[in-house]
Amino acid sequence: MSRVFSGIQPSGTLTLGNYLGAMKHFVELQKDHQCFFCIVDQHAITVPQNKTELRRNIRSLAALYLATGIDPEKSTLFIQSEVPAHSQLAWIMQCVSYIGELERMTQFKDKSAGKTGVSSALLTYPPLMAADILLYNTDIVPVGEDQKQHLELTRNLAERFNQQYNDIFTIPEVQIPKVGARIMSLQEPDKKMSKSDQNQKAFISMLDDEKTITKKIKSAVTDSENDIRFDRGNKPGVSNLMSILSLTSGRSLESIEQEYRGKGYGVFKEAVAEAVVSLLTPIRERYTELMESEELDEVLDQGAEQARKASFKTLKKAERAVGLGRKR
Ligand code: ATP
Ligand code: LTN
Repeated sequence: MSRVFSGIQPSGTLTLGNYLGAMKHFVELQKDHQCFFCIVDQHAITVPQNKTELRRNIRSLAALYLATGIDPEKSTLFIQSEVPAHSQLAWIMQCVSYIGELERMTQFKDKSAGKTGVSSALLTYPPLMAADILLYNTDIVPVGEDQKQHLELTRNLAERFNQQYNDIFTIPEVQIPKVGARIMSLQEPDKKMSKSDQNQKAFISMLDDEKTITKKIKSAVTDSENDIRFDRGNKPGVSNLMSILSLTSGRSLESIEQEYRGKGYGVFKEAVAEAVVSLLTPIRERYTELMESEELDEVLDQGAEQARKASFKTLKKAERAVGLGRKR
């Protein structure tokens, strides 16, 4: 059975973009793959975090994974910092990374631009991400469009290591959804929807209630025409809402175009809001139950144990290949 690995940062409440671009696919993949899903808290601290909030976000993300349908009987769900092999292999991966290639990463450029006191870990974030993936002999990494560059670097680093030392890493394939890989901001539809956006109206949080979701969608930026047509270049706002409706209702873009032709943005936005509300309401209800239960800690304890076992072997092989320690 092929192996899947993916991670999400506990850097705030997940958005509809995280769900449609990543999580939704995790749930499908666990049916016929061996899956590892990680709460990458060590990645989150590459930018300043408040300790109380971070702890809350870690639990909340774990509950969301389960509420959306990650089944601990099928998948391993765990917290990165509870599995030491991640940071241990990350050090080795840093040693095979070049500063120049790390400086070219768009995420590094975006997150460091105009800032003083940028942590060096923001630069060395990709070798940690490579370690996450490579430890589990991963074949497939499902992510949104924005992570494509990091995945290419992961493949390069793995190939470089295999060539320089020993052929021990599986070279992972990236899997990016055809629709929904980049859900855009509701306020600036040329920017991706991001959970760390200062403007609350720009994103739909997975825990927003019905009233909030409806309000945010109704105030989403569209354009001065009134026709519902998929055209990312000229109508980014409407196209984004159409993708959201298509992914949340399972209908094709063509059938949406046909149904709402001539009906105006008001009616169309109501339909989008309704579809998002019916997707998120059961998830939110299950989430609330989980946050109050002991199940969450049991799942995370068991996940950490499984991940520690699975990752240890690869770490030891890598250390041996490099010549660390005493064992040959
Ligand atoms: P931040 O917005 O705080 O920088 P993020 O949401 O980009 O964080 P993660 O939470 O780690 O970062 O992302 C988890 C997954 O969600 C990744 O696979 C990422 O590609 C995907 N993702 C993030 N934003 C979107 C989006 N707007 N559309 C589709 N997929 C997304
Ligand atoms: N860099 C990713 C989060 C991430 C990840 C991973 C994704 C960390 N490690 C391993 C897939 C596989 C992000 O910012 N979205």
